[in-house]
Amino acid sequence: MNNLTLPHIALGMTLAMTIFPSWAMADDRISDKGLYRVRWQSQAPEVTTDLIHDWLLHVETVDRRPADNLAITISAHMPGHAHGLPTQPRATDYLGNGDYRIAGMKFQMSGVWWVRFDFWRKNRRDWVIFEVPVK
Ligand SMILES: [Cu+2]
Repeated sequence: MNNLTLPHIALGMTLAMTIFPSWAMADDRISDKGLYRVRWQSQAPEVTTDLIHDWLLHVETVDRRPADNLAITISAHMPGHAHGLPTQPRATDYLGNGDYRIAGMKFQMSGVWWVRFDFWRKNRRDWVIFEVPVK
């Protein structure tokens, strides 16, 4: 578990929109324990194999307030396959407004992946799993 201290940058969506100028692949879900509404967005217009790229993770409380001060870890695997990711992606920056940069995403095989984000804030943990088609 990486217990990150994330720098706070008070530029909010402006910075996030500079890094992620266009909507690419995206999906949103409610976390397992119902604490957060989470949306991922890929920096790449299409998630393909062997591409190292960033994701933008937007995390809100269910009553639509930005969820800041989260420690986030990332893991992924393909259902039925005995392997995970070739990289260890990390939440490297807090961009404000509930936006976190996830750096180092890379998938080595095409097909369906389950990408899991775990969130810690104080002693509370929650997680969300996204099903991501990789081309
Ligand atoms: Cu596989």
